[in-house]
Amino acid sequence: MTATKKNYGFATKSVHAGEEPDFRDGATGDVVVPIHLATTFARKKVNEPTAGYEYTRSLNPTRKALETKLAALENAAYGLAFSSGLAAETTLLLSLLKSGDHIIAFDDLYGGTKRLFNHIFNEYDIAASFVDLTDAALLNDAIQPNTKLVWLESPSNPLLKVSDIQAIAAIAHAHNLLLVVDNTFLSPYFQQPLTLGADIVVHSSTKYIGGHSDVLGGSVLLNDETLYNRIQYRQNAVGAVLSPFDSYLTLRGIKTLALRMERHQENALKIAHFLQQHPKVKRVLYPGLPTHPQYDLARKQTSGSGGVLSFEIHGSINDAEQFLERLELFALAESLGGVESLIELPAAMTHASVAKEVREQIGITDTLIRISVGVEDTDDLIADLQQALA
Ligand code: P1T
Repeated sequence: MTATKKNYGFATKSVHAGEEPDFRDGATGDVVVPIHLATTFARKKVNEPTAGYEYTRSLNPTRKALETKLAALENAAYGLAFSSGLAAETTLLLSLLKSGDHIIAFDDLYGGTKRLFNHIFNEYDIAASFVDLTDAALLNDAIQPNTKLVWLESPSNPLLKVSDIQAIAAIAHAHNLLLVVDNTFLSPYFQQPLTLGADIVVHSSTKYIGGHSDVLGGSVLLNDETLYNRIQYRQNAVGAVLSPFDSYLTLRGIKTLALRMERHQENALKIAHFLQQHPKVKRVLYPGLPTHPQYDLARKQTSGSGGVLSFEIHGSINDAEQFLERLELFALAESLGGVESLIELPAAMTHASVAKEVREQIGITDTLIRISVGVEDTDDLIADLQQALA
């Protein structure tokens, strides 16, 4: 039995799944999957592609190794890798929806995902309603005869709101709706939504999965074979696939996912405690703090709280900008999930594409700051925050 199929633990699968050495005649037994750069694969007979490979957009051995590893980590039967998180989302939506359909989405989502719903799919007569699904019962009220899909992030970007995946899956399935969970913030190391009842998981693998801020990517993981075939057909037909080199970088990043997530979380909790007692800080949002409104739910459905936290400072947007520009170690940058600490102002950066009224209504104020805590020495990170807040 291969490492991919065996019931190994998470860290073992991170290293080995999808990457068993090849011992076939003439193969070299590489312990790392080679980067197969060929865009096309020669065959000896017209109707017999070599080992199933024809053209890299359709199937590539390095990408396939990554898809296999990702599926193993999310406890999924199938995985597909795309050129970005948004490419994964777009291909998935094109596979599941047609004109006239309706999506119920969580009210707090990455700004780019909202933009995709509101400004791209909306033009094809696919509407989205945004609902605060931290109250699962609100899903019932939002369902329309043409609703097909429920889409959520838990914890959400940037407010770190946690939704009850099991309860939402039960309501969704009672109405024949599919539940998609964007698991980018926790990675499969801390949360496995398919095990909690979700139908499909999506990732921006640009974040924790890649882990080093040097590779853009997205993925879709699921168990249903018919749906997988539909999505795979569109992965090839639309063509937003992950390149062989980017697949390799992502495979390389995943091998330390368990180690990194532990350290991200340890640092994030210490920083959350530091910020919580600071007089210039109004509130701290982190699911690992007992003050978080869904702390008990987070303990129940996840095995950890990850490395992203948000906090609000007293004062104006100018005070927030001054604080951010004074930091020396934190990079003032969008994105998250890399080994280096990043900090940003969602209202002006990652969520600038969300209308100001909507931002204010859901709590993305002008002084809300989001941190992606890296794996540096915590004392250095806290000292930097301390001097910039002072
Ligand atoms: O950037 P891309 O790989 O296309 O992934 C989009 C995406 C999807 N889902 C979530 C939860 C995300 O956070 C993102 C990207 N987010 C940022 C760039 C950010 O700074 O929040």
